[in-house]
Amino acid sequence: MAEPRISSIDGKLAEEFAAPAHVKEVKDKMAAFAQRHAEAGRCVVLITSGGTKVPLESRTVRFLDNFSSGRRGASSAEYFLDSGYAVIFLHRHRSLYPYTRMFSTVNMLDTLQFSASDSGEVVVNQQVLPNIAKVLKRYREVTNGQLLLPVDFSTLSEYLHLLKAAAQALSTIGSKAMFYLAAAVSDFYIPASEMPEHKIQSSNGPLQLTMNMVPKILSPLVKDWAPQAFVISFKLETDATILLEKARRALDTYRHQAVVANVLDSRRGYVVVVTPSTQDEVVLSKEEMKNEVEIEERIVTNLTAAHAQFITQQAG
Ligand code: 9Z3
Repeated sequence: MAEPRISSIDGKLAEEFAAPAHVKEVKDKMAAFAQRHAEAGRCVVLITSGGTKVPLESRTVRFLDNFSSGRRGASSAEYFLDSGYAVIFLHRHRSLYPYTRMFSTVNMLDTLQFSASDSGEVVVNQQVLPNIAKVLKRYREVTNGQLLLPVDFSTLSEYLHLLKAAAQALSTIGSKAMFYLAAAVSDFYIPASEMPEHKIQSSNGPLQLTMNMVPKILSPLVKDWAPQAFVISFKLETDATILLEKARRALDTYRHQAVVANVLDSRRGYVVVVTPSTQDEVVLSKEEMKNEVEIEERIVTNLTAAHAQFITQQAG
């Protein structure tokens, strides 16, 4: 068997980004999860979600963050589960989470009340938690079926190492694996060797930072770590005029299967799914937005169909 390729990014990852202590344990868990579900005939999607945090000091007081609520990833996870996928949810610690996302702004104590019996028993006030019974039922089905494996990260280093581990763990199930890379990942970081240990002092005057470019992890993921998988990246811009060109450039560079392109302000109602040969606009009407239809449902329908076709082609 051919030796796995070692890319220069592997070296950089090892040297400049501290690996989390539990990476091996998590990798084994993800590999066992993928294997079990593939044997049961299921596809497995690895969803990344939320923003990465980049520390400015090694004993971190300050950090740079990427914007993302985690809603795209969390709601997509639910639609993938509804489509029969098993889901590894690699998410920013405390960002929105499947099912609980619907109640994330509710104060927990406001959802509870003493029962009428005066026994001190506490019950849920269903008026404050609309649909709770329905959501709880689905959540229990998913957890009892062990269909959702959550893994969390906070820093960019954790994210990079855990994504690499996930890619290698899922490589054993070949084209049944999908990567849905919706996390908002920093393009810049300060290497460990150049990071001050202690809190940067404001008494030293204005702060000037030089940050390095984060290695493009998509490249070894597609080429080396999970070469048979179906890979989707997300492209976020604030300027709509450059969005599609950037999405096409990403496809040309990394040679993966699709880019979901979106603009920050319109991301809840409009995205474009770009593949080497197609360009599908996914749009919600005003009426659909009002009725709380979620665009992730349409994105997932589009991509699961493309994934099924991809699996058939790979097998043929
Ligand atoms: C996205 O574009 C996601 O759709 C959002 C979702 C982060 C906009 P929310 O979590 O928002 O629902 O609030 N993710 C990818 C963002 C990104 O940083 N992409 C990079 C790029 O565009 C790397 S592929 O260059």
